[in-house]
Amino acid sequence: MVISWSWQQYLNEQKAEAAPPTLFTQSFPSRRTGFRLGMKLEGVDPLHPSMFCVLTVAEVIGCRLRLHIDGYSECYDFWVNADSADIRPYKPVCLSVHLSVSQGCGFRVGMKLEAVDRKNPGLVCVASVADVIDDHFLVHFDNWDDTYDYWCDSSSPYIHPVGWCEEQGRPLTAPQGHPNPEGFVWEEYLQETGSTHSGPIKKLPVMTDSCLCPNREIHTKTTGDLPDLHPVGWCQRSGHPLEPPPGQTDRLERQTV
Ligand code: MLY
Repeated sequence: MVISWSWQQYLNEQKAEAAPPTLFTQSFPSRRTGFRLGMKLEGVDPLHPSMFCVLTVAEVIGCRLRLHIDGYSECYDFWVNADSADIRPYKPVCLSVHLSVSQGCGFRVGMKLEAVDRKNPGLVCVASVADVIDDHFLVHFDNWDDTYDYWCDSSSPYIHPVGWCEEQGRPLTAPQGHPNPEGFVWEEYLQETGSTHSGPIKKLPVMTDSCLCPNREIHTKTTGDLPDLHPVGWCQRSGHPLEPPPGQTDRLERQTV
């Protein structure tokens, strides 16, 4: 018996429209990925996103990979798309040399930015670049411990330049312990913290659009950049099984029996 759940039929029944592929920035994956079981790679531990781990490919379905964190229980295995920015090949210099300047777009340790706290995604907070490796950098939230840190690159939808919240009319979460969190002013804070950063204040990091995507672009990218949202048809094209809404499979099974 072939279960032939159909998107088109479902959309017709629901009188709903599919989110058009143009809203997604990712391209449809090719059906085959070259990843095979047992291959080793490096990647970000989703539970501790400030850490890169040694990983082994444990399962491949379509262009999705189940990755095992070497030396840890299988219960920490996690799934990513094969084109995820959170995984990277082993390169001899990758973990042993921490470059202090990014090759790509000039993020430097100590630069300030406004970043989404991914553990509390409703919050956009005062943050700093805490480490840089190649074109990736570690986002750290000022005066918080490093459990909220995560690695990203300049295309991340979670980061914004200084002043973005004000421009957007959104609240900005001040550093922990700030004496006047409601009245946080970037200029004052940059001055106050200037002495704790290397380099003169004017080099402190008011991010420019050449460093960060322009705001408009971030807005339209937000949907498509979330790596686990895909346009209708993505599963079929990438060879990944799609879970129909509950109840639908039964109904179709009965029809096809
Ligand atoms: N109520 C939460 C909020 C923590 C937010 C941390 N961010 C800003 C880095 C807590 O105290 O754990």
